[in-house]
Amino acid sequence: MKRKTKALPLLLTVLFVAFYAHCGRDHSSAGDAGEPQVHRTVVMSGLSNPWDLAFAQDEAMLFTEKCRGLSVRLPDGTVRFLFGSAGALLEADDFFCQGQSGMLGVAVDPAFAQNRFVYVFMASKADGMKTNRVVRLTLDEAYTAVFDRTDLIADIPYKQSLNRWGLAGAHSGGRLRFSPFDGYLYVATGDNHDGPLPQDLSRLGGKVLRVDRDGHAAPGNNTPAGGDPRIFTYGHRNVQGIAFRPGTGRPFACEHGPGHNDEVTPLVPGGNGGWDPSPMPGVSCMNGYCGYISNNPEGKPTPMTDLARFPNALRPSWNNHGDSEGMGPCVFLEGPRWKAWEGRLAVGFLRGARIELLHLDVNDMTMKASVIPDLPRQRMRSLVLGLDGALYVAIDKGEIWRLESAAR
Ligand SMILES: [Ca+2]
Repeated sequence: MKRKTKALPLLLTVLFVAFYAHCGRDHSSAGDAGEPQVHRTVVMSGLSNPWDLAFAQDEAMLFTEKCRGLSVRLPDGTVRFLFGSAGALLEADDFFCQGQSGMLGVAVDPAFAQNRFVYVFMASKADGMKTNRVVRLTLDEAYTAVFDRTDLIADIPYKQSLNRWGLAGAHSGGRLRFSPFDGYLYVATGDNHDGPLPQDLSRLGGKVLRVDRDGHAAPGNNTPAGGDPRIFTYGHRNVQGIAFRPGTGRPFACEHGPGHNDEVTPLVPGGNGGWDPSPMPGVSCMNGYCGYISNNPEGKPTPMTDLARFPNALRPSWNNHGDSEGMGPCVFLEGPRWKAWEGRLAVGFLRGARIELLHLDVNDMTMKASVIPDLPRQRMRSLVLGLDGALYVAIDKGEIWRLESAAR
């Protein structure tokens, strides 16, 4: 009996402490509900397949339309057609669009205020040869003239013709981003439905390239011996997004998968993403591309990261197991206005028609993913943080949105 009466106060104390600990958790999760409320405004509409956008330091917004070219929207709302098809301030006779290709990525030089350099990723048929190119342009102070076109990288492979797997121009990659950490330009490319391309270190498809503002290989790429020194990582399928993690500067690639999943991958210099759709000995795949059907005897799908064949391949941080939904752009949310979402990786989807937010651990692996709620279901083509801290989204059907966060 005595022991029981002594145990009762102890039990009550334990319950009391547990109760308040529980209340504390509730309270702090209400604080987490510092999850922002998102206000959406349509900044532009009526565009033709907007593909990417970038902000200059004066808040001018440069944007591409796949089959038209590069334009700018000035802070006062004035829009000028800068570069590309007929009617641009600088026309490009070699520019064309076909399938997934055309005028894709755009980036503004970190020293734009001084050098006025802007970069685009475009399909070109110069010299009778279809390629993807990274082209540098110079803009005047008032955005009324474009000059000094310089083709920095002219040998990014292009899918020349229709085959069993899709249209010409498929899997071109196309995103351009300067790292705010190292100042170099990262260029995302695709595998062109060309089986051997991603693991071929002499060609630039199925890669992430890292170059300086003149298109030369950046130091520290750690390209495997004999490889093209502009290659930063290889063994990719179709990289559509590049983002740099705040605090560490680690680059992340976001890429389209082949039907069974898309992938987000933290990159290291010289890394192999582990994608190899080339036919294995004794296996025949239509058009020499085994990216959709098996190239192994067990009949398993070709893995986005083949750890059996490439045990040191870059480990993905996240994949959407079981489906490929056209993972496209990605960007880290920065700034206290994003509240609980600050530091999360926003990943846009085309067919999936949503934006996922990935919550990463210190090792860059995804702990949990959630969706930005209450957005219209649209194909998300580009995600960029504005100078105002808002998230700008290019929508395939022709709009640019501004998503602003405010605490609930
Ligand atoms: Ca991979």
